[in-house]
Amino acid sequence: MTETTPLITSPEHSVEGFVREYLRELNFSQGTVLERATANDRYLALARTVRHYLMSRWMQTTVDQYRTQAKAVAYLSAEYLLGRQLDNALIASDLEEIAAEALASLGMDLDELRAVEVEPGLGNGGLGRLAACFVDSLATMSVPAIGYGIRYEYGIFRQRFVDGRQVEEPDNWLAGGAPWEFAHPEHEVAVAFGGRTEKYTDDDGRERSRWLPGWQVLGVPYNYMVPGYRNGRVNTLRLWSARATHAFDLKTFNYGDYAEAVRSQTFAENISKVLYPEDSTPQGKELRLQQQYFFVACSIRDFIDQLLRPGFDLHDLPDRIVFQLNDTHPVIAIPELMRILVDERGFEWDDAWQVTQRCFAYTCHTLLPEALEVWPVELVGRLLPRHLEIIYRINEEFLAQVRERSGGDELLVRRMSIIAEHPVRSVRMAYLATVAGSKVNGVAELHSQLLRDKVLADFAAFWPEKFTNVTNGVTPRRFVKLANPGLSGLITEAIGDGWVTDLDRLRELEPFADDAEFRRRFREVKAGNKDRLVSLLGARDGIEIDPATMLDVMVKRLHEYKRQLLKLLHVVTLYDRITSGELPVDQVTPRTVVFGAKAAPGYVMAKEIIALINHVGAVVDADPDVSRVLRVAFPANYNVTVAETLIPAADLSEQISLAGKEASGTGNMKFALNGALTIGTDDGANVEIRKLVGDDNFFLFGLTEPEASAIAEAGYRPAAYYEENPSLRRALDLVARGTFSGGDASVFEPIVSNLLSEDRFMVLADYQAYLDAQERVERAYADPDAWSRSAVLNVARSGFFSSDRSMRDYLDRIWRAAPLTSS
Ligand code: T68
Repeated sequence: MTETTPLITSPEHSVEGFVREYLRELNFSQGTVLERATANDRYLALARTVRHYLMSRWMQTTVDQYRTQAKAVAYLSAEYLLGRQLDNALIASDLEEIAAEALASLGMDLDELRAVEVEPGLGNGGLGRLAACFVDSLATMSVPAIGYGIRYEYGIFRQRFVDGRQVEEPDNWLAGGAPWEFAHPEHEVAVAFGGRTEKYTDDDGRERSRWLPGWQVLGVPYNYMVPGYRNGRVNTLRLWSARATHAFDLKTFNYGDYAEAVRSQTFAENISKVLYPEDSTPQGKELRLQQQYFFVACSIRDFIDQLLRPGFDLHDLPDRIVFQLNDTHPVIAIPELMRILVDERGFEWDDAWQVTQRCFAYTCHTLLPEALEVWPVELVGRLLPRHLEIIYRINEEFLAQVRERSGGDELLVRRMSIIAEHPVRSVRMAYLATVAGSKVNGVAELHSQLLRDKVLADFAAFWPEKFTNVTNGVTPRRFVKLANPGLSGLITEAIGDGWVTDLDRLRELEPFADDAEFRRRFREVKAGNKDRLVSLLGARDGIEIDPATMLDVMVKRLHEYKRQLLKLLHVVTLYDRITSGELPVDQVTPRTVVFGAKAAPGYVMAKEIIALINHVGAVVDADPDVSRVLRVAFPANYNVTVAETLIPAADLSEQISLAGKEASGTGNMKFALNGALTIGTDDGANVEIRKLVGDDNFFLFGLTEPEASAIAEAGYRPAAYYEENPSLRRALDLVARGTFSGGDASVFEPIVSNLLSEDRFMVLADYQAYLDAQERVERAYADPDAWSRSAVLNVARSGFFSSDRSMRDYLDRIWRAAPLTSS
């Protein structure tokens, strides 16, 4: 890239300018005229028009980053749960009003066209959405950064319900055209797999190893714009798509097994075919490791070849880049960089190790031991034989250090080894990342503490300074400004619009919590948001909800530890009390309980829980007495787009995981920022939310982490809670007797017996505390004015949860990089 490339200028920032550009797109790119254009044509032309406004900033940002060669952040993530692009591009470029007017002058409605876009669902849940928030913040803060990932042809499955049971359908998100991506086949990268290694002596007489791969695939980069919020910056998200090689490099293949290579080529393009749902079946495992290596190999190669100046001395790499590992999925990047430095660039091992350690940092997103990724040695050896050798050597040198510092404590050595011996010899990816990374962080205070004290305790004792915390955050652009225009307008009227990029300023709202007129308007906004939700659920799902009821919302992946079952037991208990006459209908706070959740297709229990929620919902809705005050709504296919309408409408946010299991949660932050009150356990970022918003404005319940651990240690017996608590017994008996399954007791038997015999996440232990907390919720809700005061305070005190703050923390504590100051 030359430094004098003339840059195109943006189209005119006016209604007329927009109309001109739009019609040109419709005619010249879309090849149609307004009268004949389909909704998709109109949307595509709109997307491309908006794109034009961002183009010169994008090019300028790219040129600046190359020119300054400032230290950059490369975020390596197997998932980006982006949400719709048009909406975000419009607010980032301040084109919303212009576009709406321009389209109206042509007889179109902006909102209708927005709704045409199928969101890129390239992630499962919190981890993928976090990556999307982070790249948004980095762009908004003018940090030189690039997001690397995989361009899955099929994103997270589309969920439907058939007889209340989840059915998965492929998410063909690219079918309608992909106006936000730019393919660059000219920058394709080759990625090798398989084969074997051989020893040789180099020209200096040193023993070396080299990799003779068996087959290869090509990675084609697709660039996506990541517009900063009105700051003239547009960063890049680069997602890799796998292609079969055009022709075989016979020289490479002569070493390997040619027949195997040919067969493998056929499968090359499977690599970026589909996003893996977490907890997927073992059959998919090999492909998943292929995906991981594929995208990090492409990304590192790309960074070195495209973003560094020619002749750059890789000894200085840590001054130019930090690779942030979003969980263990990209951790194979560590031996890959070692391989490049040692095998391809002739580095001494120790020098390569110095460089590599300084280039990587690792974020852990879990506390569940079974979620810590391990790869069988056999598989790594077959797919990446040279990487396995490198991992062995890293481990050998690391364990020598452990031996030395521990005086030969072999138990400790075994515990800390990157290679696990049981049940099968495997590579522990979290350990590899911890050993190699310069920093390891958890995603909320409690999580980071538990990482240090439990999950990675031996490592934290070894390298205390390596461990740090960065509490997650969410982007206020998408989750407040865009999702909640009513509230945004109200805030801006009160304190100006600086909060959009400086969320701490929400503090200035605090005095307004005591202003009756402000609270009235706040309630008006909430009511308007509920109306929006009513329209959405009516049109999208044929679900009718009453906006005059308390909206009680639990949306997140379906997982036992998140305890959707606890919420459901509350619903069943209300149903039981109303139908038995114990609770007169006129004493019940009318509520609509909304669930949104996808279950991993192979996670049987999670799918049963979905079925139970739907079946309970159907029975509740069919009962004329109960449904006057209690409804269950479970719209299928919860995604970012639905979240944007649902969260701003919520009154109550359900964050009820067993303490010590939810690493952070980010939905909890989105709800608080939109003025819902939380009912929650002392878990993940709930702890920090409660501290900030105050105990009076948060409904805390349940076991603490130390309490839960102590009970587990002493031997947890869930049946004891069932035996001693009549209300719980009645609720569970209703399920067990088949009340929600047409009288067939066998249908939900596995759920009931699991709760009674194992209940790993202590649903029964927390049941009574949860019910009591819900009664506190009802009492508080009965005073709308006091409730809205608390809600306003939740907004005012949640500015900490901006992902801009998270990025500042990463910059200070981990990356040691800085924003670009001028262009
Ligand atoms: C989530 N993790 C944490 N994982 O559960 C949540 N896992 O507490 C936290 O707020 C969030 O990360 C962001 O830090 C996930 O979402 C996955 O989705 C996942 C995907 C593939 C494999 C394993």
